[in-house]
Amino acid sequence: MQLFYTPNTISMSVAIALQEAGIAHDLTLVDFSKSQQTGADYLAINPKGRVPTLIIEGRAFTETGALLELIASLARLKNLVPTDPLQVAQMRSVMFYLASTMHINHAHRIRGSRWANSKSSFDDMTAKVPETMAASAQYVEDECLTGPFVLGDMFSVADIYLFNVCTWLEGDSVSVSNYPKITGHMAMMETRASVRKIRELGILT
Ligand SMILES: N[C@@H](CCC(=O)N[C@@H](CS)C(=O)NCC(=O)O)C(=O)O
Repeated sequence: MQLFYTPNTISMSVAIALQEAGIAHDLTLVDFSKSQQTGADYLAINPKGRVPTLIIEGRAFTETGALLELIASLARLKNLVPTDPLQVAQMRSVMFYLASTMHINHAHRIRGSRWANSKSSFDDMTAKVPETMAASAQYVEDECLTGPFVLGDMFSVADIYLFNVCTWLEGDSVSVSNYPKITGHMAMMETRASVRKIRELGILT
């Protein structure tokens, strides 16, 4: 298995999940400072020009939520996803929110060119990010953390996803200390061997 990643991006989630699952893998850096994500070599692997990409048996798989569930399936004994369908739906509901709303809010800070062409539009999008990320953080605080984990007492891949996205809050001018449950969740995640390992590897800095 081979993970294409860039430090501090959503690809961190996959790196953490692979550690949680105990799955051996190789890591390949996609260097955004050299625009490698849009270089011909990488586009041949992932035409979306984004990280993460996970190569398994010669096939490239993408989309963080799908990769997290794939890893959980491959490491069934680690119980990284629930078996109860209602709990599965709850887990996915949080993950889909993170993917479709909170990650997109964050992307407006420096990726405005995906949606507009004028500098004034980019500036406007960037200026809005502290507000939209704060609203997302409040939603997570109020609705997504029902216990120490997203699923109450059960750790799941949704916790990995949530942690990853919350590591962006301070950089988006949202103070994590305003959200006690998120603060506790992030502190708990930092104690896990998986997160300690990705810090050691420089995937989270
Ligand atoms: N929906 C994708 C989004 C992946 C994505 O947007 N990754 C960002 C890093 S957080 C990226 O590769 N950006 C590179 C670029 O926009 O050039 C997923 O969840 O995996």
